[in-house]
Amino acid sequence: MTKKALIMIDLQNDFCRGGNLAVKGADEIIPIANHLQTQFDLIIATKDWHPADHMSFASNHLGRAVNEMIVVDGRKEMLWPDHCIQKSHGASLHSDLKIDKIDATFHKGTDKTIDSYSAFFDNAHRRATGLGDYLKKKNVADIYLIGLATDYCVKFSALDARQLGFNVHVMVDACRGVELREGDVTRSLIEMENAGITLVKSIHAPH
Ligand code: VGL
Ligand code: ZN
Repeated sequence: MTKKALIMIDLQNDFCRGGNLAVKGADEIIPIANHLQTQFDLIIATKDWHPADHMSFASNHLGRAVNEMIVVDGRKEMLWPDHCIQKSHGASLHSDLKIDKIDATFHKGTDKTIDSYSAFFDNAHRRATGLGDYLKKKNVADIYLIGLATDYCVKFSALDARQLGFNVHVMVDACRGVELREGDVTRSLIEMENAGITLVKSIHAPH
């Protein structure tokens, strides 16, 4: 029998209320995440896990501001406030999130020279985090994504997972987006659907 995995993307303090890169409504996901954990064969958490000198921090680029774009190796990359610095409080999982059922945690954005929105690969697809191989080894066919942020890490994780051949379901009510520009979340959802990803509500989780 193939398995179903719940993948909880970046439910970390810095993306929640009071965090350095707070996403509106992020805290509302936590009770849903706790409930969903009872309904899956495998529970995975991811953490955005940056060194303090990470290239995605505006503070590491002289004269640059948050939410400006820079070009790195021909790719356009967004600059962010300092966030999810390895071992900091901001990088810890939300304190209300249940963690006893988590089977494995995968870290991303650990290389200071490149950002990694996806939980599977960095933004240039140079290196894998190991999540894809892990899921295949565990005989996972269906993955259900929840978390932060819809228009960044959830989207890129979903697209990569689809490319890797998984049946990908995004639980839209258990995700929240940055929405830097109005419509970013909606456009992200459309992009995911067009790539063959299923958008579902958390009440339709498998039992
Ligand atoms: C994320 C911006 C920067 C995310 C991570 O988890 O969606 N967004 N780093
Ligand atoms: Zn980040």
